[in-house]
Amino acid sequence: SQRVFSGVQPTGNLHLGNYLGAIKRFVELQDRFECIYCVVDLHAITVWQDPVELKKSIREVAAAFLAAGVDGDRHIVFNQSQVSVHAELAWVLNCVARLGWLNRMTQFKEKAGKDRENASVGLYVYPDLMAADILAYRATHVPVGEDQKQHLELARDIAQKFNNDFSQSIATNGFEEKFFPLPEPLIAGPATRVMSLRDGSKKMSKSEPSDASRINLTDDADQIANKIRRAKTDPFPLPETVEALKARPEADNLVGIYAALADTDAAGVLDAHGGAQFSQFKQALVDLTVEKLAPITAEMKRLVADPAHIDATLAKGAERAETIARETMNAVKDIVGFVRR
Ligand code: AQP
Repeated sequence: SQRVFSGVQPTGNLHLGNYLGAIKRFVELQDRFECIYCVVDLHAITVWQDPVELKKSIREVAAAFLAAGVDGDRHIVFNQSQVSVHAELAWVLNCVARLGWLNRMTQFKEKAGKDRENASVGLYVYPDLMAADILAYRATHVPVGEDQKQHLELARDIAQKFNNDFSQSIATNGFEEKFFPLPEPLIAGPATRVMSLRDGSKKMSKSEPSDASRINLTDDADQIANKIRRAKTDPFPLPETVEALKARPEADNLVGIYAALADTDAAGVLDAHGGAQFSQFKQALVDLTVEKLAPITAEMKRLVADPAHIDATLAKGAERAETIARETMNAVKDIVGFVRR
């Protein structure tokens, strides 16, 4: 069967990139797949999180899922720390993954920065935990933004090495040869990498100090309008062709955002707006962004104000997730050769 797994970190400042690159796609996949969506709080603490803020952010990400249209009854919505298999399986996968593989991860290099000696060990093995998240559910498809592509390739390598290293035991224990399916990335559409509004060469990110660089899912209409009006652009009108966008990162970014929000592609946007001045196009983008985000923002606010519904959804989701993940973990224990209780 085909199963989707994906997660979002509760690290504050959920933004338009997280929405277009991940959450909006989560919603779209619900009719075609069995979906499991996780608030990955264990991942969040790989860098320091204020405990009070963390709790707030966990509920906020869950609220964003639900407000955007994820159905927590038909599908599974939960937070990672409520299902201990994630940490348990990650340990086994730490012993499968190779140091050389992790040394190649560019996100670690970016996030650890120059002071690498001072980065947490958790930040280094983050991709192994991500592999555990996916493999615990033997998920077949993982919708993510472009920035997660390398981690997903690592998850595939880990799955394959596990299948190979334990092939005999997998057979002896009566499991399929490909015990872990190799998860396929779902990275598609016009907004797989939304860029900063202040710098077309950097991705829009939660941790960027400048709030003007991103549109937060909690921003109101005025904030959205101000940020889009102030977004960096070049002095030329919008081009007529997609080809001409390549050399113009800021224009490309705004067109991509418009296309994703309008459920079209860059060519569709340029058909309607090619040749327009940015002042005009930005106004159209403000209107569209507000139209699409305002209902989500309002619903998030409503859900967060009384977290009982969120907490109940997460608890119910964790119970259902646990059932699937525990079965995988028991199988992994048998395959590895542990003696089970
Ligand atoms: N700029 C982006 N464009 C498209 N997709 C994006 N994603 C993140 N940024 C963009 C996707 O959102 C999902 C959740 O991301 P995450 O919470 O796991 O963390 P991240 O990738 O580290 O996101 P941030 O917002 O950039 O955080 P910081 O600043 O901490 O690095 C993922 O599917 C991701 O691809």
